[in-house]
Amino acid sequence: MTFASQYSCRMMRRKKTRALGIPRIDLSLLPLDRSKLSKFIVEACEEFGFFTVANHGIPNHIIARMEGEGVEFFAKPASEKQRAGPPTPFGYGCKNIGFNGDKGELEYILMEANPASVRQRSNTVSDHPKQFSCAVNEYIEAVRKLACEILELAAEGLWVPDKSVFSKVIQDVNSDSCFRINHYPPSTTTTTTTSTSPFSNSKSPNSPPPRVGFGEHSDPQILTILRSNDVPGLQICCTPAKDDDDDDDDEDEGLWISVPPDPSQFCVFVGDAFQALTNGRFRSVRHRVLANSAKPRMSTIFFGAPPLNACISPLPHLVSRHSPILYRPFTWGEFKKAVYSTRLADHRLDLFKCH
Ligand code: GA4
Repeated sequence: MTFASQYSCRMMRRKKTRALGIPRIDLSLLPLDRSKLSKFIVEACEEFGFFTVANHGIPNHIIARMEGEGVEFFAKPASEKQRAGPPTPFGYGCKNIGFNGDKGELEYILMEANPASVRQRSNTVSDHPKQFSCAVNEYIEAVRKLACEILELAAEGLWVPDKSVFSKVIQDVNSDSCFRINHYPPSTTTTTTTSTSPFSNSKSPNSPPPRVGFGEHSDPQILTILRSNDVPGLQICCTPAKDDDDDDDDEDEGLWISVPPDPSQFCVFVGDAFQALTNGRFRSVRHRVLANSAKPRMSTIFFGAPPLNACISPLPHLVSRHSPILYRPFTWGEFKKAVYSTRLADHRLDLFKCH
């Protein structure tokens, strides 16, 4: 029996019959099929909190320049890279993630996603800071635009009266958005995590435990836009949707699904703030990166966030007698404090639940 059929049997047993398959949005269908696309985006955000985007329209030269700068930085000797660290939380980091003891098999640069901060940061990151900051700023501008397009389509699909309700906060001059470049060095002992099946919960008795590049977590922001090179490792966790008539009380453990790498596409993740804004209708996706490949993996990630003083409260349009308010209103600054006082795998949004 294949993993896929094991999974669907489990689903049937639990009277949950969600179809499997990672949703893929083709943006070349815009503007012809705008309403179809917005509906599909809403469905993907509800069921997976994740989808991939093809034909996004971001020019190749912008992506290639960004990738070139990343490759050049991580190829430097450790002592030179450390000049850009330690991460507080911004800067160069190696293995340490956050401030509470989380570790991963990676190195990274984390920076604020606004042009002035990028310019300042590039002085410690690169020997040609102007070239570096131009490449990064151009890339951030392009992915922020893509994020806004997706957020507007999502608002339309939710029938929210103001279609810029989400996009305007990540475009605000004070937006707290950030940008990271992750580098997962190659593994010397390769284990196959993505070999024949994308479904990887089942462990073969002889396989060594997977090397965790970046541990399980959900992103705190509104929307994340990730692009990687052609090296696998990213996995998303799929948890079956709860049915009203579900009498199965046991905790639904998730199933880890490997996302095949595709440098021509972007991966889009729903973050915790988006889950709160939509009153739980969208789910922030738990994900992780395994670092078992013989080739180095590099990813560039834009996290679209509101300004620190912005209030995150469920859209009135999405609150009703049948969908009572799930989270108390909070500012993004308040949420960030919770983010940095918790461990990577913690469910931070639970701290803001109403009941
Ligand atoms: C996960 C998403 C983003 O990469 C990030 C991460 C942040 C960090 O690396 O500094 C955090 C992590 C992320 C969530 C919990 C805290 C904060 C590490 C950590 C243990 C930049 C973010 O915003 O939250």
